[in-house]
Amino acid sequence: LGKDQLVRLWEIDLSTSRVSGILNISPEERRRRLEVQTRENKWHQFVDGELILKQGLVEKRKGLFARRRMLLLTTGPRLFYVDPVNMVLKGEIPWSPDLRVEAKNFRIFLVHTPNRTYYLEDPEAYALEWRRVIDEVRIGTYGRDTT
Ligand code: 4IP
Repeated sequence: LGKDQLVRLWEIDLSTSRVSGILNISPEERRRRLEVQTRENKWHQFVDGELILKQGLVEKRKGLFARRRMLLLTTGPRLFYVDPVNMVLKGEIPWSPDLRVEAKNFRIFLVHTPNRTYYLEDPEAYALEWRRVIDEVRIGTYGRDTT
């Protein structure tokens, strides 16, 4: 193999291990994390027994107004959003291989689904992180070749 081919293989290795990383949890590890989540995470009650992979407060805009919601990305994959004041599950962004995240800037990110685009804003400016993790989960779940 030439140097370029080796570099290419190494890059593929890296990208697959990174992609499988977040979802590649052994059964024991999953059980342990679920145990801790059940005990310590007040959002656990909303996620249907799934493991929370990322959570954070966002402003979800619909029409004129934005509502503050706790966004919960879990195994499944699922994306739940909860009213953090009344502690009520308000809904779920439907997952599919077509789900795409578009980051407008550090704060604003759009989640495109076949029937609706969700307008979300992360006041702590982790929009790129949301995009990265959701992409990782999508690719880890459905593979890379879904366009
Ligand atoms: C509501 O606006 C909230 O944004 C809801 O979000 C949203 O539902 C409603 O859209 C929208 O009308 P007001 O609170 O100003 O009435 P949430 O459910 O997070 O409270 P979803 O969940 O669908 O975004 P409709 O069209 O779904 O009713």
